[in-house]
Amino acid sequence: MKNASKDWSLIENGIDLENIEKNGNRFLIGNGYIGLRGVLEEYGKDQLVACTLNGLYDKSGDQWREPVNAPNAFNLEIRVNGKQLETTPGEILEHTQSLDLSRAIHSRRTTYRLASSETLTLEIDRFLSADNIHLGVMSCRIQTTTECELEVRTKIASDIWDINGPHLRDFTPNGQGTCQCLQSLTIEKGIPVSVASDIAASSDWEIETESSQSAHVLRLTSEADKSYSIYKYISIYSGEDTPDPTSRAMNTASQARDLGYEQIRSAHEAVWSERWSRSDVVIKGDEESQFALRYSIYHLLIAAPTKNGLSIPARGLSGQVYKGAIFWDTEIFMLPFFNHTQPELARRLVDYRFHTLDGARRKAADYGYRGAFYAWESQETGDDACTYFNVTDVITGRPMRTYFRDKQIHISADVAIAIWRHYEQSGEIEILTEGGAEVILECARFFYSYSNYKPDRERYELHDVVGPDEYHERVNNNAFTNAMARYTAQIAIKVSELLQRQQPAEWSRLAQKLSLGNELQSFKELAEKLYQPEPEPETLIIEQFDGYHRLEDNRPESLKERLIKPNEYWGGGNGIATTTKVLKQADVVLMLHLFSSEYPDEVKLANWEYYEPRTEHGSSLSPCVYALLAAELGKTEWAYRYFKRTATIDLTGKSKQYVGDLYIGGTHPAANGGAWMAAILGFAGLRVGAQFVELRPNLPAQWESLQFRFCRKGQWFHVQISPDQIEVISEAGNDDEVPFILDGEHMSCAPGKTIRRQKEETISA
Ligand code: IFM
Repeated sequence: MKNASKDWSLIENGIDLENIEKNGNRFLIGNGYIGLRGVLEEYGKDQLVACTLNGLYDKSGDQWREPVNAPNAFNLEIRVNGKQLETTPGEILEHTQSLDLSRAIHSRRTTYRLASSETLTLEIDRFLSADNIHLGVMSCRIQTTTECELEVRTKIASDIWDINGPHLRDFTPNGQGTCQCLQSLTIEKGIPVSVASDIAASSDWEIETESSQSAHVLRLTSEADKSYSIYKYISIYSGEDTPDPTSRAMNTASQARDLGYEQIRSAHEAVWSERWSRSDVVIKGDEESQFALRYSIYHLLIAAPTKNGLSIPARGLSGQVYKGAIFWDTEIFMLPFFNHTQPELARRLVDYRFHTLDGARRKAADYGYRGAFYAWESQETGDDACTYFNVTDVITGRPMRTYFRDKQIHISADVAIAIWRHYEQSGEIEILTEGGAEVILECARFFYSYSNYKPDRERYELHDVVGPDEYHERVNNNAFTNAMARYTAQIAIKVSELLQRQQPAEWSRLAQKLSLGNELQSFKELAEKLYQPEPEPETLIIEQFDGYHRLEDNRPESLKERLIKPNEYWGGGNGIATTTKVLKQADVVLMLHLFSSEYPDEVKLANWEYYEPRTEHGSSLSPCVYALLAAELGKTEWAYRYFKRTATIDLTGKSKQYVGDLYIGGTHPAANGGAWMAAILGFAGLRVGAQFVELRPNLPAQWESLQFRFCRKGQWFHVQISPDQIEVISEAGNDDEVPFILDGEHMSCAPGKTIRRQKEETISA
C-alpha cells in the first residue's frame, strides 16, 4: 500500500462482512460535489454502494426528497478461468483497506485464493479529483502466481443504494470509441444525469466495450508474477451543471484518459497539499488525538463544495440520510473551521444561504411571518424538506408530529450570525453587499414579526419555539433562541450603520429593495427589549426555558430504564424525556459558548455543572459544546473526554443509528467541526475578535504541544503552544499590526514578526 503512514492513514486489515455499513462511512472519499462510500468495487446496492451528488435532489412518488445517487462507475468484477472471484472471508487470504487522509485516496489490496495454492492479488487506488470535481479515477493492478485466463468487467452500475428511491429513470447507454456513458433522468424533474467512463490499459489486455451495459471487458492470459494495470477515468455531470451533460462527461473522461493517471493524481494531490498546509493541526504527545483530529478535518474537507449554490449536508456526502439536507450544523459547527482555515470555502457556505433566501422568505410567508425563516432542512431551493411527521413511534407504529420545521426558529439566527462572523473574520464587506446584509435584515425582520410584545412586562418574548434541545418542543423563551434572536437584531443594526457609513449607495438600494421604512427602529427595540433569561441570583443557573424548573428532575441513565423499546424517540408528545429535565443536546451551554464574553466564568461553570449530568448527548452536535466550555473553564480533563468523544465519532462508528425506525447513520461533519473547535477554540483558547485576537490555552495534560494556522482578514498566523510558551508568527502580508492577548498579556504582532509569551515573561522578536 503506497504512502500508508499511521499518522495519515486509516487502515483495516482482514475482511469482516459485519463492517460493510460502517466502512462505507469510515472510508468515504469526496470532493465537495461527489461522495463515494468506502465500499469495495465488487459491491452492489445491498452493501450500500452510493455515489452521492451534492445539491442534486429528487423525489420519488410520495417518499422523502433526497439527493441523487449516481450510477456507480467504480464497479469492477474479476473472473479467473471463467469463475468469478468472491469477496468472502473463505476466499480471501489477505485484505487491507485504507484511506490516505493526506491525499484523499482510497486503496485496497486483496489476495484471493485460487485453485490449489495459487493466488491472485488485486490492488486498487481511487480518488475523486479535488482539481476537477466532475472527475474520478481508479487505478487497478492485478497479479497472479500462475498463468490464468483473466477477465475484468467494469461497468457503470445502476445497482445502487437509495433510501427513498429509485431516483433515476430512462437509462440510455451511449458509447464512442472506448468511452462509455450512461445517461438517465431524475424521476421528479427529469434532470439528466450522465456518468461516463474511459479506460486505458497496457497492451497485454484485449479491451472490449459492451455499450448496452456501459461496460468495459478486459481479457488476457496472465503470466505468473507479472502485474497488469488498468486505469479507469470517470466523469459525472448533471443538467444542473451544463446543458449537455453527456458530451461534457464523455469529453472529460476521454481527456482525462489522454492526460493520464499520474498527471491527474498530481493535480489532485496539489490541491490537497495546499488544503492541509492551511488546515492541519499538529498535536505532539497524543497520537490518538492527532489522528482523530486529522480524520475529522479530512471529513470536513471532502464535503466542502467548491461550486456555488452548495453547502455541506448534515451527513456530509456519505449518502441520503437526513435527506441530504443542510441544517444549522453547517453554520454553527462547521463554519468556524472554514472561517479560520479555508476562507474561500467558507464563502461558498455563506453564499448558499444567499442563494436560498427566497425559499426562506416563502417559508416565513407560509407561516404568516415577515422576512426570512430558513428551512430547518434545506435543499437546493431553500424550501423546507423537513416533514411534519419526522419520526415514527416504534411502539404504536404511528407517525409522530414533530415541530422541528415549524418551531426551530433559531435557524434564522444561526444563519444571520454566521454571516456576520464570517464578515468579521474575513473583513470583506462584499459579504454584506453581495447578499449578507439582505439575509441579516430579513432574519431580523422575521424575529420581529415572530415576537410578542408583553405590555405589562414591557418586553418582547418568543413563544412556542423549539431550542437546540429537541426533546422539549413548543416552549416559551428558550434562553438560547432569545439570545440568538436578540443578537440578530443587534447585528441588523450594525450592518445598517456600517453600510450607511461605508457603502451609502448600496445601503439605499437595499433599503429600497426591502421597503425597510422605519423598521430599523423595530429591530432596535427588539435588540433592547427582547427578554433574556438571566442567571438566577442564588444558583447562577439560567433556566433553559419558561417552566423548565418545574419538570421532573432525572438523569439520562436512569430515564433510559423507562424505555419500552430501544429505539424509542425520547421527545415528542409521549417521549420519556418530554416531562423531565433531561435534554437531548447542549442548549444553554451552547449559548454560553457563543456569547462567552457576556457571561462571567462563575455563571458558565454553574450552568456547565448543572446541565452536563442532565444531557443525553442524543445528538452528535452536543459533546463538542461541553468540551468547548469545559476547556474555557480549565476543566481540561472533562474537555478532553468530550473532545475524544467528538473527534472519534466517525472512526469508531459508535453513533446512534436509529431514531424510531428512521436510519440516521452516516458521517457527522458537525461533530468533525466540533472536534476542530474543541481543539482550537477550546484547548488553544483562540478568539478572533473584530479588534483583537486572544489565545488563552488550556492544553490537555497529554499534549506536549499544539500547532496550527489561522487566517484573519487575509493575514495568516502560525501558532505553536506548549505548556510553557505561546508563540505566534504573523506570516508575511500587508496588514497592519494586529493586537493580541496572549494568556492575559496585551501585545501586538506585525506581519513577518513573531511574538511569544512564556509562563513568566513576554518576549517580542
Ligand atoms: O441539526 C441536528 C439537530 O440539532 C439534532 N438532530 C440532528 C440534526 C442534524 O445533525
